[in-house]
Amino acid sequence: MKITAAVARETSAPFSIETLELEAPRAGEVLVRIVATGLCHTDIVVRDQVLPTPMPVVLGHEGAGVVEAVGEGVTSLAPGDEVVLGFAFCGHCPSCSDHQPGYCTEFMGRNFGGCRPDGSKALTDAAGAPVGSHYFGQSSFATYALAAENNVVKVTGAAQPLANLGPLGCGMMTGAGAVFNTLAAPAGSSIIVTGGGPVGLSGVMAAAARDYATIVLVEPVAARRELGRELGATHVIDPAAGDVAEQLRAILPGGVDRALDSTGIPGVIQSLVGCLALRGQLAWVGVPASLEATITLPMIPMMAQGLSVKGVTEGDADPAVLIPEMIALNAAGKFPFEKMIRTYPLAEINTAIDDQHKGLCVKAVLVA
Ligand code: CXF
Ligand code: ZN
Repeated sequence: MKITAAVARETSAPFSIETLELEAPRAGEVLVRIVATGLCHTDIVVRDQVLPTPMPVVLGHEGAGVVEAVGEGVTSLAPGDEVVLGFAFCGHCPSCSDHQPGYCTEFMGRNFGGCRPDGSKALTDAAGAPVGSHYFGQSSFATYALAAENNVVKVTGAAQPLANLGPLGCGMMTGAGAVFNTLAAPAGSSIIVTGGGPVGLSGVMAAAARDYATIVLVEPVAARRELGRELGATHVIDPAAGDVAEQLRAILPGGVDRALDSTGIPGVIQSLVGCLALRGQLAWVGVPASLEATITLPMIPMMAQGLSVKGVTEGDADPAVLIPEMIALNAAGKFPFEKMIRTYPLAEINTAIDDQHKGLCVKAVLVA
């Protein structure tokens, strides 16, 4: 079938809107009419080839839409189902069997390979040349996408419009999952979150939903600090106003129980170590600007204080569990993620990227 898609053809260049040919779903696949797709920082990192998915390719990995057709053997979904598309995983390796698909042994190939696990591509361009598909098991910067049965989560009946739900499949799951699954502190705890983008703010909302007593957001943009307060931050820090650890200890002299970094900036992550209370835990979810990015940790203080530091993919989450949980929290007024969203037509993807860089929007969602 003919579809419209935003194609990444050259490193760091604008996406081009093209008509492509998409194959019919194969066995185990689902054809989804995409209603909208969130724009995630990882899409930009791949467009810039820091993570080298072969080009040309259709990116997009926060799709939401309606099942149009199912391939042979698909039993859990039917045409008409409303769905959110998550990341791809094999479903049978040790991590997948342990409900930790973010650490699937085939994660990199299935999500960044730009093809099916067997190497085939489902898209061709107007000249008949192949175009990469199945990025994150979906390639959803498009009007239609093919996904596998296991990376599609049914959301029929959600109170939010379907167009708002796509970012639950990555960015929001990453921030919320890091708080719910990784850091998992009891009610009354304290947390510092660095970065007030969609991932960090999802962490703020998750901490508020779990009744943390002190939620400190560190963010240089005033409007984002303000939104952070609206979403549950009890305190905000402007990193330009002075040393972050000093500002944190003015709020919490004994240090903070948990720290979540969504910036991926090595110096920011290191500064969080100095914010932690005894037995404090730090997790980072932000993708750094370079594959070689490194942090340095102070060994003796970390031993003496019993500190933990952990890198996290996709919020240590099982999408089939966390996506419905976020929808239920939202319906109960406890995870108001729609406040972060600004929609753009898919054809205006390059404007949406510019706006996100300039801080003019928090979460851009592209309506197909
Ligand atoms: C990515 C981040 C980099 C590691 C793989 C998963 N998450 C999606 O944006
Ligand atoms: Zn993402």
